[in-house]
Amino acid sequence: MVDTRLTRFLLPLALLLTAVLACNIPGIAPKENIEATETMGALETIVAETMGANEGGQIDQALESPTDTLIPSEPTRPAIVHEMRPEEPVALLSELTDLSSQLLADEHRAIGDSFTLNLYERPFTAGKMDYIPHLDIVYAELGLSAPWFYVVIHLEEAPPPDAMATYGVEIDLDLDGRGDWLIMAASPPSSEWTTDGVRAMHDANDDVGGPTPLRPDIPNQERDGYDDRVFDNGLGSDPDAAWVRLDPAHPDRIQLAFKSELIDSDVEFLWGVWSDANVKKPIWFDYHDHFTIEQAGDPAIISGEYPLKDLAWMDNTCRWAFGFTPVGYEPGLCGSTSLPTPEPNMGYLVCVLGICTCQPACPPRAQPCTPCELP
Ligand SMILES: [Ca+2]
Ligand SMILES: [Ca+2]
Ligand SMILES: [Ca+2]
Ligand SMILES: [Ca+2]
Repeated sequence: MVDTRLTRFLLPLALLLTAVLACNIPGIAPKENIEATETMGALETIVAETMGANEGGQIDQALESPTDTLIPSEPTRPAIVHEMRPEEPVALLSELTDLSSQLLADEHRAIGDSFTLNLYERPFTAGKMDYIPHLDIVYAELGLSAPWFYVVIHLEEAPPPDAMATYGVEIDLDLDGRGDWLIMAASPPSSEWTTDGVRAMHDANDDVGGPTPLRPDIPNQERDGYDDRVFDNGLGSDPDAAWVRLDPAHPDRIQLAFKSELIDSDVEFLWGVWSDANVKKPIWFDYHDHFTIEQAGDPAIISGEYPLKDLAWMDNTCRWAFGFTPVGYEPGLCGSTSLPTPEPNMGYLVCVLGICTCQPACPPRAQPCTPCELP
């Protein structure tokens, strides 16, 4: 299924214009004919791009360059009229923490990353493992103030103006460990709310996570991850559906807003956040079902797969509950928010879906954090 909702919205528009223009209304001046043809060409381009956008992994290319590729240049871009926009994020009642890698930056390594658990701590370049503080998530908040959900992502440092980063939130509506929505935005240029660079992706056929959610599966190109681009730069059935800005008071915080209607007004779900300045391929989710550990690399210096390779320049978090009190066994759920320092050669047993591995740190997902001897 490819961009069904957006296509449903754009195709009738293009067909309607085709019909109108094909009428060859008597008296229409040649100049107007040319303009009409240009308008149709522009619409056809948008429809074609929209329909084909998921088939060649073009999503990342667009998100990488929000100032050119992502926003069609005039006159191909129809004027988007916004009826409402978000305000100040409030009611941020659901929150989670993530490890900071800053203290280990000089050592070009990270702890708390688990490829096995789809829990990444990789705000580093590939190969050299140079630390990128504006990709390092340390905290996140989410709240509902109807009609808006607000998400605030706290970073170690503000993104530079030319950052190629994207930031966003992943939502699991039915608590099965498979994300259902991924709302990602290009690094915002200012503290003004904008829909530019914002995309909302839906997994229409429920194959995010492959056969086993939150555990690595053998790569299979037939899976299409987040396949349905419901909102894109203000294009979609609701031009006001999703927004981004920098926090006006804290430039190291990214604020996202999206309408609850976008996710079918569901108000009980698991959520976690992402930064990604390199891979940016929603159709590849979950990334540990697309890459092998050998391809992805590992930021733990004790690992045989050190350093980071194809899966670098990014960070994500465990998931936390919105709208309900978790019992503790929800897939991907954050555990303790305190991060104890392990003894030498000791780590913490991290269990997900009944499978336990000994990790060098107790990530916030693990509960409880039972000590174990590192391999
Ligand atoms: Ca982090
Ligand atoms: Ca799900
Ligand atoms: Ca999987
Ligand atoms: Ca899918």
